[in-house]
Amino acid sequence: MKVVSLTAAALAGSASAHTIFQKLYVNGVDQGQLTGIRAPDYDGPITDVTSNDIICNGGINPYHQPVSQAVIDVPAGATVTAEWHHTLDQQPNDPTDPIDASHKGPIISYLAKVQDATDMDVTGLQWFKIYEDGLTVSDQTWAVDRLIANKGKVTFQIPSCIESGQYLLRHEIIALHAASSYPGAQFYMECAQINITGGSGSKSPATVPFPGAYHGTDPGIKINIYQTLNNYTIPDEFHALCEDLVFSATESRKSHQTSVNSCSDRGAFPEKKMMYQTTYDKRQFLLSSV
Ligand SMILES: [Cu+2]
Repeated sequence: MKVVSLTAAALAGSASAHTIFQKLYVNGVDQGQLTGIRAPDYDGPITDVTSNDIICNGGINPYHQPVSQAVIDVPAGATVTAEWHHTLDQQPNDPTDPIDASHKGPIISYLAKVQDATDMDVTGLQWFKIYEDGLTVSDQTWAVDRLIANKGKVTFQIPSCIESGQYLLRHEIIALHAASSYPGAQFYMECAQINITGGSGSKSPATVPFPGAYHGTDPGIKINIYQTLNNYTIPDEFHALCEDLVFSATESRKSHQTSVNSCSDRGAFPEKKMMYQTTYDKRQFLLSSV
């Protein structure tokens, strides 16, 4: 009963406190508001994981027009920062900027190789995850808590080992405040149009489709977060891509480097995944050796 009332309160208090990814930094350099990013005018979520809207948004939430024709150059291995705000026309002193604090959940980034990053047809693309941040079990803090502490900014790295060329960067928050049943989890995502330069091109990542990568029954999508969680499983398994994979423990801020033999060896991964779920909350490809 207590859980139900908390959920209802969270819903009622934040029905419109959504968010939009609207700016990208490359190695700390601001690329400009909405430059190379397909962002809707309305900040509402996608809730149907089987909808094409789960790819890059823009369906039920039509894109702000005109959509940027820019393709952002990103050196392979670069550090990029995504910046989120509550609305496109962000007002000062908004207590729900970058997102309402109730909207707890993971933050995830994917890439898909494309011929032309300005092509608006995003169906049929194959995506690979390059970053995820979920729950820190020790203090029950979420990626979204860290996002708010960082004033809407999420920093991660573009892998150095992938093919150069044009990609879509799908950057996503999954808000779990109403996720006890499905549909309920709120998916916020925008896609940035990037051109990766200088990649070594030696690795072929394991990919997933959107829609298809997520399911309404996934334990990371249908979940009651109003309880102490001993683990949290971020949707879609994280596959090793480059040789070096960093496990970054938020509670201690120490990093571990783990070698993985194969970039797509799902069989060898469960042990690390288990360790990750219980100890680590963030995964990130490493651009150079630690
Ligand atoms: Cu919201």
